[in-house]
Amino acid sequence: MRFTPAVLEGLRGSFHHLKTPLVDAPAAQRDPAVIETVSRMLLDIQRRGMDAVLDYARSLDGYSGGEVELAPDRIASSGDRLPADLRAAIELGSQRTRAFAVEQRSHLTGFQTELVPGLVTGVRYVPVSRVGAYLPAGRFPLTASAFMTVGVAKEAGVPTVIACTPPQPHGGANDAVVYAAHLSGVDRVFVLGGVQALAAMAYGLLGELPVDMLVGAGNAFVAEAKRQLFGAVAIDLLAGPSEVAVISDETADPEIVAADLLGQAEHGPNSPAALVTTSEEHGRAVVAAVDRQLAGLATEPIAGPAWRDYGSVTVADDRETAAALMDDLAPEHLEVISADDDWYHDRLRNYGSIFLGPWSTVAYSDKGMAGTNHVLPTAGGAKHSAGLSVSRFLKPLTYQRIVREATPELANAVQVISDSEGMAAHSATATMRLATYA
Ligand code: HSO
Ligand code: ZN
Repeated sequence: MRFTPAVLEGLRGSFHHLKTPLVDAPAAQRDPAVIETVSRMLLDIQRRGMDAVLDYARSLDGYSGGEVELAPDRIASSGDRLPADLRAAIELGSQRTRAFAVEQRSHLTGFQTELVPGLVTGVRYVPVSRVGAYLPAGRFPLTASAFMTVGVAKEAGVPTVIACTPPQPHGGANDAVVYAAHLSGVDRVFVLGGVQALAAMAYGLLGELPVDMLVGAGNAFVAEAKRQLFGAVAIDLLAGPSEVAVISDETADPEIVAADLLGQAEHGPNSPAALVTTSEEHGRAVVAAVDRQLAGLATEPIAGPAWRDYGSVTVADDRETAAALMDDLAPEHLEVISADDDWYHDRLRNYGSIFLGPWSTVAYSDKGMAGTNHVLPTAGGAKHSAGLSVSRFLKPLTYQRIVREATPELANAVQVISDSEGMAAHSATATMRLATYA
């Protein structure tokens, strides 16, 4: 997420910054050392298979032998090892996310249409066969990731969904993450992390055929592995640091806006948080509130640098300018807290997910309670892509049934075009039908 010089140029004079805008934030840049390491590891795993996977697990994740797959009873009992309130919250998030996915699936029913008499065409939505989900469990375990990847894939109708999650410092998997995966309907869980986990799923090294699609967020190495495996498999998207942007005006509570900016800034010291407001007074109040709240925040060592280096506050002259700026940022999460929420909702085009009004905060979606997905495009990707959802696991397959009635018109036109291109065999497929059946 960044302000590009072009936008600054185009809108010059209609807004000013209370806090430095980000020009060319390095969020989306790729590190050559990461690219090189990942490609070396993938090549090695392709050659040596599971031996290489376990070597990397040993050297990078402290694996010390034994089965990497979690036994079904370990998976099923993962909830028993959690505090009751956490267990209940995970159950709620799982249900909510599934309910939204079920509803979306019911709208993707396909269609059939007879374009002209005798030419019947249509679309059937068919799920991919095998999905591999990466469930991160590093600095922050992101429990709800399993709902977003495994749960949504299952509701889309994907028959086989396997998951990998990195081992914890004491060994074994994170019980909350495993319980979330279990409730989401996961078929198998492996305690494997990073590049080796993605490669094992993509190359079919886990006693399963290679997966068709890899989903789920991770660190820079995980993202790079997905990028390099893309083509052999589909991927959801390449996630960079989590972002939040807010459009608010003088009707919004600065404390709420500040809390929501920090709510995502704590993801990492390079997580962008941007406010665009039509009220300078409100903007200044938010900056003050952020500073105040940061002082008492347990994750200040992360959120502080994020806000100082990647935070921005921009005052726009009017709502149209604010909307134009925001569409150029194309943030992962966008909150709108203003007197014109519906106007903004109609007007805005580029964001991963939008949160309307002061009661709608990003964390509700992050943790699965809103039902919507939290795997969303970052670094401006919202200009061209949407986040993960049921539709991403479905292939809209087309079909056609053409009968005699429609043949003369189709065959004649195909013959003419094929002949003009010199494609004799194409032409013959039409000619033959004309001669035989028409
Ligand atoms: N904001 C992250 C998801 C998340 N945050 C989960 C906390 N938990 C990406 O949308
Ligand atoms: Zn978050």
